[in-house]
Amino acid sequence: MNKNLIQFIIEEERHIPGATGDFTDLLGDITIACKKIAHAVNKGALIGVLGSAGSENIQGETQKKLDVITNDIFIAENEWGGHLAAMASEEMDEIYPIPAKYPKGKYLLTFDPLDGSSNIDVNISVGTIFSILRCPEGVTNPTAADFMQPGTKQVCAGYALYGPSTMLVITTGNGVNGFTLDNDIGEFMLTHPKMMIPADTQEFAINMSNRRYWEEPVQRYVEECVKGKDGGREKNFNMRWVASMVAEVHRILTRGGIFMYPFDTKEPGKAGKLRLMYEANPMSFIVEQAGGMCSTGRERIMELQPNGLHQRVPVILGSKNEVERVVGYHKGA
Ligand code: AHM
Ligand code: MG
Repeated sequence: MNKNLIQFIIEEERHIPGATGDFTDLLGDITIACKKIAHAVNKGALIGVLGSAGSENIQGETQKKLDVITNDIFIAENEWGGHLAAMASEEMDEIYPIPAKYPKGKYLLTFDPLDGSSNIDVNISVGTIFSILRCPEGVTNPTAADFMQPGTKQVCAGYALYGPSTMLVITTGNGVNGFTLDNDIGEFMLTHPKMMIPADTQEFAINMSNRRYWEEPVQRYVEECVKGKDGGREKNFNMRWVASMVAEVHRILTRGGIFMYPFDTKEPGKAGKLRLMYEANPMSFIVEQAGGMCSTGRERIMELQPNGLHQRVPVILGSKNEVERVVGYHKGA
């Protein structure tokens, strides 16, 4: 019989000397948040949650009703348990310290409660992304500075994908495992153990409408993919663009591929579109643990020293041999 997520985590934790069960409980709370979000996303128009909230987040993006609702769900499910010292979210300008009425814990949580939210109203897959860091030793009232830890320091990263089925995919640094929500019993069951990304691929994902803003190495790589066997590559390529990073990464974990939201000059001052702390770092942890590679084109994403909660980074991730090729083109440029 398949294990459920909590059983899986408890059994993993038994191998960690000195583990207190705190982390398992935190993951349990995150899991409940994801189930509640899955429910709200699934009900959609039936419960009046589609459309714009009429507000903007710190990045100047219009918030959807579900951006706000899912952010509230994530906070409510994770603030009371005593496992966290603070949280940070795509949808909140500043960090969210755990209110004084609750006990404080040793972890920090960053999240994007509903990634790909431009897809909500058109009923295409969206997801939640999260990353767990340790609160620095001796800090009981963390500030944003305490979150500024490189991705290599992550204790756990995961995403929930709200697609035809709801899935939760996580890593604690010991491989990547995928769980499918069995709605009949309300549990995430282990259905995709030890997910691995094939090193080679014939599928690339990039928003082609930004082509004129890319740097030369990305122009060259995509041009070669498009030309395939007629342009010097040994194979032809197919292309996908869901505009939901979670769906994109999940496809890559399932059958390989390369995903790029690279540096571009579309909006001067922005280094890319995706955010380091709650999009690029957690996805990098997952992809690297599955044998893939993640880079800005110039540096390994997880080694970047963050300088802001909402910092943006170029992202090139997926099948190792293709990402290495793009990185190689950057070195040569
Ligand atoms: P969001 O967090 O506001 O939803 O933005 C992130 C999303 C990613 O999921 C996706 O890869 C990208 O934005 C799509 O951007 P674009 O609409 O420019 O293609
Ligand atoms: Mg996002």
